[in-house]
Amino acid sequence: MNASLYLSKIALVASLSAILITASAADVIFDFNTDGVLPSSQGAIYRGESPETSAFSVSNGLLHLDTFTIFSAAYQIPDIFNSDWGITLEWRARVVQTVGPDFGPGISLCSGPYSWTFAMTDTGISEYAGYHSPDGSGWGSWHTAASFSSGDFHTFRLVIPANSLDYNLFVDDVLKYSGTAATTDPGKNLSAGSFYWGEGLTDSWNQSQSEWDYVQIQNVPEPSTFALLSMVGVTLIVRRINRAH
Ligand SMILES: [Ca+2]
Repeated sequence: MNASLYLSKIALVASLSAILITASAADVIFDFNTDGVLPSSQGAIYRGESPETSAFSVSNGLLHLDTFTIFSAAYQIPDIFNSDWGITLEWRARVVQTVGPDFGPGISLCSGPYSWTFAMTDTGISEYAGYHSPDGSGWGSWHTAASFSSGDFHTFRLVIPANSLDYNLFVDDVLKYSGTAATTDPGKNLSAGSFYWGEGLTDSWNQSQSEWDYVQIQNVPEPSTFALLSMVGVTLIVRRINRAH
């Protein structure tokens, strides 16, 4: 083997190893769990008609949201959703009170014309099932994804595989619902690639009090890609070792 070919193979193994290391762990790409500061101090953009501090406050490790006297108050994390990777969104929260059984604060992940949107209600969590009016004059529809006592804290985990519209929703580590992304309401101007959480971004979020312990988003490598990279990387490393002996 001549010197330049030898060096290029070393470089190939090194770069594949680097990819392997990068791909082997999920990356936390957003993490709100710090007491004493609002999410706007941690990269979230506040969206609301009233000032941020009229809706949100932080104390005792919790983010408090109160929209009983205002219409909308939410946070946007732009350009966070790359559908080439899987995504896991986990949050721990409880609904203190809402104005009606079908309303409550929620979260939404957006990718292109699709969204994964959920509202926490007095009786559980609802999935936004899509916007059915092509001319933009209709309303989206909702249905129950899981029922439980929402006055208590629950840990919610939304798992969307890479390049997929499907999702699994876990509540307290138990798979409660499997579904598919909705078509995004064109009237709501939700930005592709963004994550939203709070009140008032979709039609059914409206006037509630809630408490949020944390919100965390992880990019998760696609298992098949990871397996392929592992196989290629190990093969090259083994060949390299064999040639060295
Ligand atoms: Ca917390």
